[in-house]
Amino acid sequence: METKIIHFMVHGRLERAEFGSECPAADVKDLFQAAAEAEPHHILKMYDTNGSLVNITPQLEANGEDSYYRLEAVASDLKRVGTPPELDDMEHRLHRLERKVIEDVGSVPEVLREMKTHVESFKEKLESLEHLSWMGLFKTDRDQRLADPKPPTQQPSVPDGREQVHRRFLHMSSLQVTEEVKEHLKTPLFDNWQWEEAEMLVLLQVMFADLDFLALLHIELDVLQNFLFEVYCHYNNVPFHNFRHCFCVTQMMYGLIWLTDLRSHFPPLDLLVMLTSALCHDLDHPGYSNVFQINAQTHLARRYNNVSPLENHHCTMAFGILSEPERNILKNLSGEQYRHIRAGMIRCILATDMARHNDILLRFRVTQPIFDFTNEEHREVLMKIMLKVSDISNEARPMAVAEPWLDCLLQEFFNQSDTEKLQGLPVTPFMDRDQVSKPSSQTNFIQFVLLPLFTELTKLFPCLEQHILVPVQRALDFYSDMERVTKQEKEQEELELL
Ligand code: 0WF
Ligand code: ZN
Repeated sequence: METKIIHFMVHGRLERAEFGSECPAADVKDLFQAAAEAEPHHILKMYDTNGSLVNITPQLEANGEDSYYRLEAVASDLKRVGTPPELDDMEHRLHRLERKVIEDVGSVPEVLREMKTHVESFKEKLESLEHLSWMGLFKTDRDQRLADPKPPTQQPSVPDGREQVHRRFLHMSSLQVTEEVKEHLKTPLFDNWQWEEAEMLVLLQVMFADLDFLALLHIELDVLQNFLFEVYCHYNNVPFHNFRHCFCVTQMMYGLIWLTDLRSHFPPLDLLVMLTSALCHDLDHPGYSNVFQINAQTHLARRYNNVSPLENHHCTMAFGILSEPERNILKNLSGEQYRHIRAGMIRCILATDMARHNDILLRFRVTQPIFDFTNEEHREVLMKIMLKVSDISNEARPMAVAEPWLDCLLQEFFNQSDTEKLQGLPVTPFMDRDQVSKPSSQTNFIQFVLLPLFTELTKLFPCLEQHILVPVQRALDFYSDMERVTKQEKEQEELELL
């Protein structure tokens, strides 16, 4: 029996398969299925060097290493999602009817042929819309339901939901993210609300890959996927400080790295510190602030002696996740590199405690006239500033993206002040539903926190002006107008009561 050698590329690896020409077809399919690590619902596609599809059969032509085939496992259920079962059912019934008509009459009447064509073209249309949904240009109803985080309590909180996210993440991670989405991902214009959890995990993987971390820092793909999934699992289902916030902060950090061309100033190790700190910076956030932790003397406040209890906890969680080799993205680094990353992440995550805001901003401000990228202290404070900016940057995003975030934040704040009232604890004034409104909380925050911080970073990177400063100024105008109108309406109501 003649043995064939087939060379093929799958998941970026050049593989080779051997089988006899009389090998059963099912065995040949199994062999490629295993090589592609495909699940039963995947469809295997083999392309030759011209990009033409070839049949995966024992008759597949042998080839050389330099004329390898390309093997892809395509998720058939992506298509099934867009094709409702009723449509499949109709197709089967039409097929049965066609066979019966041929048996009885001997030919297929025109009307039946037309119906078949209609069903086919309708199916194709649905499938093409599903494809657009992956590009982020269009969402089907189903995707909208899965992706729609409003209200945020709809996010999966049960292990079953997480398992589904895990499966979808691994399954989608072998598919290509379009160049258009990748480019968008590098800007503050990116709309997180369009994407469901599994898709955000894929996009986080894209960020690590596009910064070349896998190659430069020897991160194995499956370890990165395990790490990202564990990070996802350790965010809580709270209104604001949830996995979607983690995604947004990481995406903003990623955008800032590209927009400022930080790769030409910082070594990859420091860029990894920044992206990983962003990912981990709110791990296991309970939805109640440091002030609450300290006033209520929670276990976190006692464990960390009232010193940034939340941020210390987020760090501890991060290194807990990294403590298992199968999800430790730092495992192939030297001891010295690991210590560098650990110290950097702790510094950056602790810097997100807003109680340290003025101190850090002041330290950054004094470096401005003499900022030196080769000075370690300067680099360290810049890394902190970039994480701080990313953390509170919602208002730099388009209004349609930013405004729902403010609703989520106020929901979390109001929950806290309600609990404070119930427990007889001091009520944090800017969280009190009886004292604040959307415009009043934002105008002060933008004027006294965001603009001074963003202006300082823009001095070092003037190119950021259009990306973060201009939109925040616009948001200030928007909320100032809203505040004025609300005030006028209130005055009018009071006048009418007199
Ligand atoms: C609602 C407002 C606020 N607005 C935001 O856009 C934003 C982003 N992150 N955060 C934000 N807070 C906080 C989440 C946890 C830490 C930062 N808040 C801030 C508060 C009401 O008002 C002020 C105003 C000036 C100074 C300090 C707080
Ligand atoms: Zn945060």
